[in-house]
Amino acid sequence: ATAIGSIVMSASVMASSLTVGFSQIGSESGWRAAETAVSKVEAKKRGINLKISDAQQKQENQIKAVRSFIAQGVDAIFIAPVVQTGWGPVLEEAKDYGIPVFLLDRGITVDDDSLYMTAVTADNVLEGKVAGQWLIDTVKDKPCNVVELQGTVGASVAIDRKEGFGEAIGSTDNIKIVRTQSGEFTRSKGKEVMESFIKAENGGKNICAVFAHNDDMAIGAIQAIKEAGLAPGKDILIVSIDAVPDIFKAMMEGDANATVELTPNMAGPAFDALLSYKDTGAQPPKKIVTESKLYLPKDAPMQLEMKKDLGY
Ligand code: GZL
Repeated sequence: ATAIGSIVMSASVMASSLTVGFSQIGSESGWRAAETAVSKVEAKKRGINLKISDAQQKQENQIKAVRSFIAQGVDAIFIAPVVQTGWGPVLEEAKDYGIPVFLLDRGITVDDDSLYMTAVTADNVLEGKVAGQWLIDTVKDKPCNVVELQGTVGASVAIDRKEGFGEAIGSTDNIKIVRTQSGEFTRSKGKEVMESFIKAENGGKNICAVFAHNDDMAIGAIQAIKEAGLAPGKDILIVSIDAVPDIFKAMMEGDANATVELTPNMAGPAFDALLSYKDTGAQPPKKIVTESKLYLPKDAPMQLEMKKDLGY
């Protein structure tokens, strides 16, 4: 009995004494806010002490936060990398101190992938493909000029979503992207860029659809379309990614048509990978990929119900 007791004791002590430093990008979107809220719940469930820093979408602030976590001697570092480049040096420092690094919801480009233990992300190319395929199935062989609201310049998810959507519509000769620009994943910038697209495209009459890399930019675009006197969801189709509650509310109003699921719970699987590594010493998987399911207006009531307490 004492032997088992001591094993249970050490595991729970180990879990409760773990400290993780999380360099979060900011709160640019509803989805990002939910990811932060969910990470706190997931840490609490596992008795992990979580320290979160908000970088206001600036990589230099993220690098400062990682250095501070190293100085504090945390047990692990989580990073949601705002852009995919520029991470080598600071990750080398974490490695020198033997502090494992986990990537949440975005990827990085490094020569040596031993610089991070596990990345928990969606398959963002697939997300773009799912959005593109929905548009193909919806417009069929009707000519369709698309305007694209890209995410943050240099973010792995923006690069990948653009690639996936382009690959899907590239298989048609009637659907094409006529304007594309970054809306920085925010509602305000998404609205501003959509206003310029509308002006440039005959008051919006030439535009058949908006592909937004996240729902927040889509919501900004919906406002701009309404202010131009057009009907979003009808005159101009709206397809985006994240599946946040506000896009389902827009669907209930008939203002949006499709979104692709992105779970805000990236921290849970990362915590489990960290705990199993601490318990067994075995390397967890390099990548954990989350689901990218298509949601339509018929799914809105259920999705609103399921997501009402997640902190969006
Ligand atoms: C995707 C994540 C993106 C969300 C946006 O994994 O990095 O960042 O789609 C957020 O809402 O800004």
